[in-house]
Amino acid sequence: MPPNGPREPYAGPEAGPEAPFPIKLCGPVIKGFGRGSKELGIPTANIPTEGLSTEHPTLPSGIYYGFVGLSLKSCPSAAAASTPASSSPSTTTTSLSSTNTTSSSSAPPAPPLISIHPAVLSIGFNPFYKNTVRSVEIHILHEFPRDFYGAALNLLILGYIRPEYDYVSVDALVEDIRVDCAVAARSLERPAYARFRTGAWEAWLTDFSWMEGVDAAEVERGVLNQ
Ligand code: ADP
Ligand code: RBF
Ligand code: MG
Repeated sequence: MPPNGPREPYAGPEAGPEAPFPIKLCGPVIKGFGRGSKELGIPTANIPTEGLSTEHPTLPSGIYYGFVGLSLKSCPSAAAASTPASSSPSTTTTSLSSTNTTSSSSAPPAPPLISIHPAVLSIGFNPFYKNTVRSVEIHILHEFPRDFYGAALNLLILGYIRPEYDYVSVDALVEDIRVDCAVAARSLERPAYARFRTGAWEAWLTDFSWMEGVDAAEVERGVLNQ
């Protein structure tokens, strides 16, 4: 069970990430446990645990924060809703490949094909649900107009928030996740963290060349989630 009392507003040192951070992970967005996290307002994009197991086998389970680079190019539903690059400036997110349409219709603007967002994530066995396999599930701090299964995701983990806990109810779990979101957003706004979405790190966050070696059919079947 979680400890009683108020939560700390920030996580990680003010001066910036300390070892073992930053940690890089990447993978296609795959189907998760299908528990309806979306209905609770906290959808989590799951990625395969392979990179974690091979490159960071000793990273403790827990709740972390960082930045996500997302490419909708390999995501049939999302990419189809976007039109080829136009001259319109992008919305609030980083857009290397702007896809806003010039249409005057009232339809919501298509999301940029490539974007960077703050994120909060859970690595582990979800003790509340007693999972038997480890998962990496990422709640991106941004509202998306539709699902993006199959999208390519780069994750830069910059800090640790807390261990995973069991809870007395799903409401108590969701309440703590809401606090995690606020802690992550606040922590990432600090200059020593915000700089990780720029320069060479931005280049890494928006490099999806690894996706060329990924078999789309395997992503669809979910066989990468082992
Ligand atoms: P699953 O059990 O398949 O992971 P979820 O209920 O956790 O299902 O929903 C996750 C899916 O929701 C993601 O794979 C993604 O396509 C979509 N999604 C929409 N908005 C977000 C968001 N802000 N963060 C993460 N995923 C999101
Ligand atoms: N699951 C747990 O069992 N215990 C946790 O402490 C926990 N913390 C989470 C924190 C965040 C930021 C996120 C995104 C997920 C967390 N989860 C945790 C996973 C959660 O149970 C899962 O996303 C469910 O599917 C939500 O309904
Ligand atoms: Mg999920």
